[in-house]
Amino acid sequence: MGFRELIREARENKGSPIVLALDLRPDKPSKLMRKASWVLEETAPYICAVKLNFHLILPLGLSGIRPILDAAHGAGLACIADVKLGDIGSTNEVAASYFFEAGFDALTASPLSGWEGGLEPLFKLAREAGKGIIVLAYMSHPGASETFGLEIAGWKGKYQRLYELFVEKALNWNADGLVVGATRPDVIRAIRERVGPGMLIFAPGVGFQGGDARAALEAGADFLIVGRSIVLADEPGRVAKSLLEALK
Ligand code: NUP
Repeated sequence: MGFRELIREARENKGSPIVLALDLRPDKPSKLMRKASWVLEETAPYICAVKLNFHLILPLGLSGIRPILDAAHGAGLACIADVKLGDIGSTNEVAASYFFEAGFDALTASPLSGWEGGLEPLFKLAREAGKGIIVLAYMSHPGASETFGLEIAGWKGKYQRLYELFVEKALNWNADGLVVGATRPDVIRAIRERVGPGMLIFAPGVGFQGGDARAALEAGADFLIVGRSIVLADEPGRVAKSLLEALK
């Protein structure tokens, strides 16, 4: 089963579009491990996937996070490495092989390095391994407008936004999904219109960054990426549950 089917099935089974960003504040590895396991256990019934970032990958290492990925898979969750790969192809390929071997089902990539000698080897590896690639289309933070929102001269002198070019590339590359900030529902809507139902849209920025969960879903996002508002709460399970209930 490919990544798209895997995460869609997890969303169906769990009845939740929430991808938990397990972003813990810096601490000793043993404490991080305990806290990560506890947050995961508390929230697992209300989420469909877990996304790990440098917050855990750096202090725990790839072998250290293995029990977290195993627990997540055991709870029926998909696992995403949010590492935004964007180097030359040979480096992307080596990095991705470690992440995939560690047990991740998909990883995020930046479109900036382009195809030839950039993302091509990464996509090839992912296809062979049955893993997913999620491309940044328009990030959630304010400064993303300085780059992703740039007006550029496209083909035949027709102006377009840089993110529109990234979306065209991601379609050509047969990416599994796009990251589009929940903070920009109008952009989500425009991208959904362009890509149709086949491409997954992941929307981070709900809560702490000011994005509205319902607006993002109504605009066409398939998944909400939520981190600090759940993970840093005293009762993460209760917060995840009430967010999910508010969506229904
Ligand atoms: O555009 C993006 N915005 C964003 O916040 C792309 C991302 N991958 N993220 C990630 O989503 C970010 O690195 C963090 O892990 C998560 C959002 O967390 P929070 O703002 O809900 O705490």
